[in-house]
Amino acid sequence: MKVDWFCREKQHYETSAYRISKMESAIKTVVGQFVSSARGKESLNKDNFQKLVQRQLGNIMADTDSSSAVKDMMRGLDENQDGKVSFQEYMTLIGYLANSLSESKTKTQTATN
Ligand SMILES: [Ca+2]
Repeated sequence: MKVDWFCREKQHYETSAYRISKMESAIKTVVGQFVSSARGKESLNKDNFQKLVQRQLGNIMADTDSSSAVKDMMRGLDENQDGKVSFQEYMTLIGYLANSLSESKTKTQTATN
């Protein structure tokens, strides 16, 4: 399966009804936040990771202002134990959050049915 994020968007954006979808936009945001927070590096160090969760996930996650809580979260994500959060490790967090949203929506639906 071929994925083409840039050419298709560029070619069609101005000339046709093509608009990036909500889901495509969400994926771009998730990736873009990692890339800009990593400031050109491949992984997030503790400070970059804390800023990212504080600024972008502070509404849904508790204790993002607490440096020790963020450190604990980082330790949980840091699979290769290099003290940094790689993109893959960051995706574990995104997957966890997506899963928790899905679970809460399922529960809400079950409760109202
Ligand atoms: Ca790591």
